[in-house]
Amino acid sequence: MERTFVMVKPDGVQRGLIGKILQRIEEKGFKIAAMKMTLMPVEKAKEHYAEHVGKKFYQDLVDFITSGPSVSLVVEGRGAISAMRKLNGATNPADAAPGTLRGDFGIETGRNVVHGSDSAASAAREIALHFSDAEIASYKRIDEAWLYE
Ligand code: DAT
Ligand code: MG
Repeated sequence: MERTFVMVKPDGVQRGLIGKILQRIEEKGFKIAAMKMTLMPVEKAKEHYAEHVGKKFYQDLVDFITSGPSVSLVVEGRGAISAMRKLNGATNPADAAPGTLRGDFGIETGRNVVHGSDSAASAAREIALHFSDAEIASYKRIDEAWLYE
């Protein structure tokens, strides 16, 4: 089953939104395959956001993502990569549709509450960056027979 890397960013943790965000992921039918809270080391944050090196917001982004604890997740399910992007909503919460996490919980781009991998290649890279194989659980949810045809 497809896996993607999702993160509740430090703003989501500080604002007490971990539970609501996890609830939306679980209610959708996706499986939490791995989860941990960490204060992301600067070196890891730089690697995570390597594609943005040189952009004007890069330093602020690294500072923000390492400014407090975040919750890292591996989310699993059919079509999970693209579906989590949709559930997260547009990068700028001002453009994110109501009903999405960023649309419902955010106001500005630099405080957009959640992260989700943008492709299969990014998902593989980000999962390997943040989790060891031993930290990722393979199990069946009892409702899978009712989620998948
Ligand atoms: P996404 O998180 O939707 O994949 P991205 O990969 O383009 O978006 O950017 C990573 C993060 O960087 C994004 O969640 C918030 C921040 N960011 C992006 N563009 C920005 C901008 N123009 N100003 C400030 N922060 C920005
Ligand atoms: Mg991105």
